Amino acid sequence: MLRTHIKDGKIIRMSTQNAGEAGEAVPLVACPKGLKSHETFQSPERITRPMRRVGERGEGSFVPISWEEAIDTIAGEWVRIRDTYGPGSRYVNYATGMSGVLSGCDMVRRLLALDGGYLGRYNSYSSACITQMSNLMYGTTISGNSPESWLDSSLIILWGHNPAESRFDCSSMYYLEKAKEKGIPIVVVDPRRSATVERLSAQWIPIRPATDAAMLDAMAYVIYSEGLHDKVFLDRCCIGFDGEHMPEGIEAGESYLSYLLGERDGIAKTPQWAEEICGVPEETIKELAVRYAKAKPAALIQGLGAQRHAYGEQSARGGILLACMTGNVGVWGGWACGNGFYKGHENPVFPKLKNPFPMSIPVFCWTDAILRGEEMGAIDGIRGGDKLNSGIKMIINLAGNCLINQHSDINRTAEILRDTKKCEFILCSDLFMTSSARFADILLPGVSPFEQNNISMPWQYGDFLGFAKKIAEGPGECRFEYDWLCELAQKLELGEAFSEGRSADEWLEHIYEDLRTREGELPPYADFSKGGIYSYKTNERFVAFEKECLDPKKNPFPTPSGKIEIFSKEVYITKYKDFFPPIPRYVEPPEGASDVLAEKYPLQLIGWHTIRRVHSIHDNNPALEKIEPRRVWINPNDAQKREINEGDTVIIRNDRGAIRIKAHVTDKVMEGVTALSQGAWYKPNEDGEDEGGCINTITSLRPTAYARGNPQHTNLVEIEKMQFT
Ligand SMILES: Nc1nc2c(c(=O)[nH]1)N[C@H]1C(S)=C(S)[C@@H](COP(=O)(O)OP(=O)(O)OC[C@H]3O[C@@H](n4cnc5c(=O)[nH]c(N)nc54)[C@H](O)[C@@H]3O)O[C@H]1N2
Ligand SMILES: Nc1nc2c(c(=O)[nH]1)N[C@H]1C(S)=C(S)[C@@H](COP(=O)(O)OP(=O)(O)OC[C@H]3O[C@@H](n4cnc5c(=O)[nH]c(N)nc54)[C@H](O)[C@@H]3O)O[C@H]1N2
Ligand SMILES: [Mo]
Repeated sequence: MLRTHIKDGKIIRMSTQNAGEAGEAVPLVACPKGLKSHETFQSPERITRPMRRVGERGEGSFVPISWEEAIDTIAGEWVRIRDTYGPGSRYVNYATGMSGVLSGCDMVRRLLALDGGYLGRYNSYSSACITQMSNLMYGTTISGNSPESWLDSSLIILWGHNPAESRFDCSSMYYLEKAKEKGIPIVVVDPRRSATVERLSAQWIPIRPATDAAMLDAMAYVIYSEGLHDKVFLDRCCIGFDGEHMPEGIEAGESYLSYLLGERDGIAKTPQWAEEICGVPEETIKELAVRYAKAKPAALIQGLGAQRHAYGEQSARGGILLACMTGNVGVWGGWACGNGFYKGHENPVFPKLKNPFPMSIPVFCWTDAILRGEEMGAIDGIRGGDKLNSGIKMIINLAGNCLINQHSDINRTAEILRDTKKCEFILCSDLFMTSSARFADILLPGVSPFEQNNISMPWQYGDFLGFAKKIAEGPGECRFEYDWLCELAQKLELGEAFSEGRSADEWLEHIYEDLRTREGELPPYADFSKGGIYSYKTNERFVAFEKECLDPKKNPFPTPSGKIEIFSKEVYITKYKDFFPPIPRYVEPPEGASDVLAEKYPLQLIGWHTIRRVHSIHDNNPALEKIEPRRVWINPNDAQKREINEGDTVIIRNDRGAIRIKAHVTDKVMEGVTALSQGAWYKPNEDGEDEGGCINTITSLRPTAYARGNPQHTNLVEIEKMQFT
């Protein structure tokens, strides 16, 4: 919850809910970036006029134009590109800058749907791997319990999960801190000693990046060999664990157990085997496995850090496997892994309409779809058809920085975007001249969250809706996306169909009142729209898969077999099987610690979501820089080998690019691993080295094997001390 304090038309301070105010509900306490957001959004750096590119694309030269000229140009390109290449050559890029009910992405997709359609997209940059694996094994992403279930766990393991810093909601840390007060032991598995380890005084188990699946395999080995596995549960609810429970027509030797015991490859997946790979001592693995299997119920909860990796699918699957082996699925106090969403109250949505163009791409693969769209087929993750008939020719990027800053391999991506023969038109709206905005052909000045009414809703956990009230006019000629989209719609002769005669505020009321027919507890719009947050009073306790686990025959899991698919026949019989296993198991990733490339680039570099930014938002806010300065974390042993001291300027380098940044020498990151928070603004110098500290200067465009997701935490690099002459 954010409250604004205004003086002379300016927000001078923000405050939030304090614990006492919330009553029975989870207090909605804002974080430091929220409390400083007025400084970000009232910054004099805001863009205030529509602009047209002059000079080369990406160079950053623009001239101000009128709104009329902007709309005319957009309408012209919109129609020309549709008629030349077909509606599927138009693409709305992934963008999270507006996350209320009225978002630029949803609104523009409605207009495109009314006008023949657009190339669709699936996945996210957040959770591509875990979402697809949750769907593959459980048939759904609703695999969580109400978070208060953690208070009845006997052990909590947070795996690649850092909710003290990367916030999903207000509930996670609230319940974890309560769990800590109750004396429930908490373990964190992470290459970094994270803020969560410190806040919860948790046990820290450092692990080499992208090797989680090996440790999870070894835990499975211990649990099985000690006879601690829940055989009854596995037999009743799962297929593919052992040779007796395989899908029809599949050999017993393909089972997970056969792999675990090394029946085919002669390698038992023991803790000793895993230690070599993941760097966690054999004894630690054994001890954690036994504790997890014996503590009934126990919650192994995965964040999204261990899956934003090459073969990130496999850490997500390994978590689900262990939850099944220990009978922690369908149990209050247990945890099924996967996405961990739960069935709470329904969220309001803007009706973006069905897309008449049937095909979609994985969100991470849009650069590929510019370069070689016509060649892309099912093997590249194309859904809804065999092959695209055009590459992407027009990109609409509203409130997003994924054209450059948040996408991978910036040097290569910029090269692709610079070529105006490939993608012919780029439209952006933003508040600032970001690295993505610089690539616009037409750049529109948006309004900030303080300058437009909207409805905000919880993301992972939370039982509330918020009315974010407009409290100021945007500076200069800034306009809300809905308003100029209505003008564009009129130009396209779709005005009435697009707006249905409603203003943005009237849409909010319409969507809310429609939701209220199903969520009867909500107050009337007239009360809700005064501003603030409505917290639901009735919140049912939810346990994922309770019914399915008790009687999977009567209540089958929504998978092809009706059971939890430890072995996936779908993977086994498709084109993916050559490079993606049908079972959860460790696969050595490209650019992992044991890749031959490690001879040249011996350090693994991971990113993380820092407390001081929301992705790239707030990077230009000096007040927040103090909280976590831009710097690369390096272990003292690695620093010493390179004669690097605290505060030295260093170069992080691989074949994709170089970043010049200050070093932070700390034993909070394990040896062999370095860490740079994601989201800093890309600022290349004359030599092409990034001086802003943007990790995507050196991340890879190679998508993950099956989900075609972003592997942005898997990078090999070398770090050298800068020699100043
Ligand atoms: N403050 C803040 N909060 C945010 C965001 C933000 O930008 N800022 N972004 C929001 C969004 S959109 C998202 S999707 C989420 C992202 O949430 P997450 O993806 O969960 O966040 P990360 O920080 O990337 O990763 C979580 C932890 O995993 C660790 N990790 C990295 N690699 C590995 C690995 O190989 N194995 C293991 N075991 N751990 C690993 C990282 O060190 C980190 O501590 O956060 C949300 N919350
Ligand atoms: N290396 C690496 N890269 C990553 C990640 C990672 O962990 N590592 N995480 C990935 C994840 S999980 C995500 S979700 C993406 C997020 O990537 P993006 O969705 O691109 O998120 P932001 O960088 O926050 O960009 C939002 C933009 O919207 C603008 N904006 C904010 N509010 C408004 C508004 O009201 N109107 C308009 N018009 N503009 C507005 C902001 O100025 C900002 O430029 O990044 C991904 N990229
Ligand atoms: Mo995300």
